Amino acid sequence: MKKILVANRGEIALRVMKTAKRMGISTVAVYSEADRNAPHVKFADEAICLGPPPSAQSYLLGEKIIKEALRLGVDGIHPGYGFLSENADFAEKVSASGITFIGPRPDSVRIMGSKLAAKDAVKDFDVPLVPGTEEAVTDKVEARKIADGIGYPILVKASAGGGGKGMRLVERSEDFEEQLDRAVSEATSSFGDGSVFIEKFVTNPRHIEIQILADNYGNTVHLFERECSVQRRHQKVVEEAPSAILTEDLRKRMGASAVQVAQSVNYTGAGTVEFLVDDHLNYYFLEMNTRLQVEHPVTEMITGLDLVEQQIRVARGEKLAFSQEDLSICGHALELRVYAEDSYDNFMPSTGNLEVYIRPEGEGVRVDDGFEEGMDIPVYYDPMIAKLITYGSTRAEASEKMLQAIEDYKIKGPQTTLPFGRFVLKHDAFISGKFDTNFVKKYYSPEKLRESWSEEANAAALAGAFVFDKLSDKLSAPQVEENAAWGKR
Ligand code: MV4
Repeated sequence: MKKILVANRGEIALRVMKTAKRMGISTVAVYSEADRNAPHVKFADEAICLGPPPSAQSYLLGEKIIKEALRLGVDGIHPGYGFLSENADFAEKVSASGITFIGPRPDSVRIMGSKLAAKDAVKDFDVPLVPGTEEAVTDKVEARKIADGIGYPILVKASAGGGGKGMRLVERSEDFEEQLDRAVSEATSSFGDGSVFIEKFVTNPRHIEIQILADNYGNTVHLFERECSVQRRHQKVVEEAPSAILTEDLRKRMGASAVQVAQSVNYTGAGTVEFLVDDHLNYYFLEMNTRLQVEHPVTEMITGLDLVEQQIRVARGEKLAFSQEDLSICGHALELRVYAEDSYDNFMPSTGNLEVYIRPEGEGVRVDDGFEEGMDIPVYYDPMIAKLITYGSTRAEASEKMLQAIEDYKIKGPQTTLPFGRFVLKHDAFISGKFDTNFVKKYYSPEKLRESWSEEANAAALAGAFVFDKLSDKLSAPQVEENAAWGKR
């Protein structure tokens, strides 16, 4: 593989190209008119403008991307995440054009894109599923009987959904038929596929996912777990590896199940198997993401592997150079997604110009981003500015580094989720490791965020005049900008 086109933008495009360059592979960027001066375009050896800013007129134009790739003699296309990354038709067209798709086979993508097909694929393996229906429910009366049998609350989920889209909670038998109707019509209008199924509702679950890696010769390994329970509206905010609650035994069993999920569809490349874990540490397979994920860096930090390098090696036909026994967890990593959203105003989008943009630095601090000072954050795409990743020998050390990095990150222009990240990392529930997917709902409000600032200033006042002097401006700072110490430097 001599030339790779990255069919994506922003931090992930840049991240993929950095590994390609290190491997001696030349790179082609694609971009929309909004991204003409973006770092991923400047970094690439060649770049192709796809069209106007909206994704449908640029980053989603699969056929145009393939045509340009052929013209430039590209031999591999990496889709990143989002956009075309889980589009089986795109993967198929790439392969048909003679270019290598750096990702799983189209069939694996297609099966995992349907929650029901995914459940069906894994049913003969040792993979625990949430109690529920194995097939799409069609008969309302029959379905209600099944739901009654499972016991409420139950969830009605769209087979074509995922990431929280197309789910409905039913708390009482009387509500079932109405909610089922809604779920079907939502699924039909959102996905063009009205298939829905029923699952028992797991209350207060943790979201834990297992990274897997497979070559084309039947070798599949897992790269341990990522804890992704801190989310708001199905948007992950803080991720970490390893999880504070997994025992060695549970990790082994979940890892083995994840490998079986991958093997059930003859998966190749990097993928992620999502599980729910309940308060008794029972785990259930939810879905498989057939792409490189946003939060992959925490896995890289604790395993020492470069996942993009592994994807490229597998795609060019190499065998995995290690087996499960060679892999172990070393240290602890945290990732905070820094969004251009206002932590103090219910995460309202806050795009605009990055007037000041200074990254934190230091040992164990990694910033994956796709912006430079002075750039505008386009309104057309995901508002993630950066991923702030820290690594330490323990969770406490990684956490300390994260808090310092948040302080050192200087962003002026848009409001960001840095103050929210700080709130999470300082919260007792997070520190103790006793939290679940309801963390944000349970503990966060703009008022509590403000309170946490003033408590800190009070504590500092008690600690002494010098410290108070340094912290007191943080009290008022959040209303103006998120990074309090900034004004003084
Ligand atoms: C569930 C669940 C509880 N019980 N399924 C949300 C995203 C999608 N991947 C599946 N999701 C859930 N499925 C059963 N049977 C709770 C969620 C859920 C959730 C899952 C992971 C992370 C955050 C979440 C937030 C709300 C609900």
